[in-house]
Amino acid sequence: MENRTILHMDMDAFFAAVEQRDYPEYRGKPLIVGADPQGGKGRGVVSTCSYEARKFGVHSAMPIQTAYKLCPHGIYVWPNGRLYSMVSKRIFAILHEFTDQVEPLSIDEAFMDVTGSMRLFGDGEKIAQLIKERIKEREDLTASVGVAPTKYLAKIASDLEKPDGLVVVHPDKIKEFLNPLPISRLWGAGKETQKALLKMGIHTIGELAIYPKDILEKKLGKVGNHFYKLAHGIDNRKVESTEVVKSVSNEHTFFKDIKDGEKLRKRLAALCDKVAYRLRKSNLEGRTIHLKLRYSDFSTITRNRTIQNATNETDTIQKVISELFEKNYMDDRQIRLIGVGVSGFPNHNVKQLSLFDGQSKKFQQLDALEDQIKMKFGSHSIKRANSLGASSWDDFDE
Ligand code: TTP
Ligand code: MG
Repeated sequence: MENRTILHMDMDAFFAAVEQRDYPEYRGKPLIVGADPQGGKGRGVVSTCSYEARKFGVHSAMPIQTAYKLCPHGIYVWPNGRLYSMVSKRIFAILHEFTDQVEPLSIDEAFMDVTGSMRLFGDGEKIAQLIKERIKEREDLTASVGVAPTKYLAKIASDLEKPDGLVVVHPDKIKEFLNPLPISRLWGAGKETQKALLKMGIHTIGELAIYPKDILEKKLGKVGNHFYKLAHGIDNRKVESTEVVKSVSNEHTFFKDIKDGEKLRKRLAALCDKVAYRLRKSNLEGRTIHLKLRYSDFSTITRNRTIQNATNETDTIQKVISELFEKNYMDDRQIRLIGVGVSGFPNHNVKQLSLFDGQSKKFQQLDALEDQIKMKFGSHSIKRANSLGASSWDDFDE
């Protein structure tokens, strides 16, 4: 596998930190964000708490009554969800200033693949520093970041020196990093697995790594292989960015839900034709072809296939859609909506987006400029796809 540089960013005591930022009187104090403790009789749980409150043993998801027992003098506040989600959006916008490859995991946490951004911004550590600085400057909040060649390692790394941490795992120091860690750091190792490992005399990841794969499989079952891989730093999961894909799509909602396969096939063929025509009109060719099926209960599946060569040919799109359809269609379920989309346009297509033929030189320069702006400020900063009437696959809801 090629070398990747992956970052994991996680805000420190996120909800509590936002409260402490906005209310100076909460700073330096044990602050608990969550349900009202009502003098120890309250119901509900702790959302999160400041690091000052963690010293008393308070933590997320703890019943608020327990928190109150441990920390009766703490300051208790209700969560202000709308505020946190606004702050979260701005933080994610900062991450997008460095790459489009951002995979959000929760309101305050994300993976990023910065491999392609290093030429522009410096190595992973430098990018992590820049991210932390921008978050501090613009939001007056601290984040912890892990930098590593895999997601798993980056996630552990971001947690190791919280709060305000920055831990780098160099690709040639994976063993040194993993070996001393306790097995509680194994991703997916619940209480039972940990017990089983302790019984085998395994306390650290290094001790686990000594065992051959077949023995771990024998002792732990299916998950043996998973833990073997983790212990050796093997994790091939890619960062799955949720970046809205530029795509051309069309869909059809039936007046009455149907399960007649023939009618569905005909309608799909027509949709392929429409999408292909729009692609050709816009001089676009895409490699990824999507099928969407929504059933009468509104449950929806989307399936896609990426082909070797980008296309805008009706025939090719129909062929792929028909394969996807036959594989996923269940003739006993009523269908409410079907859709076809094409995305994955190679970069040279962007140049062809020009609406003004004969000015190609100027537009090549414009493309170059646009690419630069995207790299600097994130791909949300500039959009020309609208001029095509190309809708995004993700918003192609009813
Ligand atoms: P976390 O990142 O798990 O926690 P945190 O940011 O408060 O603290 P840490 O420094 O350890 O990262 O969760 C992010 C936010 O999500 C947290 O501030 C509040 C919310 N949350 C809940 O509401 N309930 C929960 O059980 C957890 C774990 C988090
Ligand atoms: Mg956090």
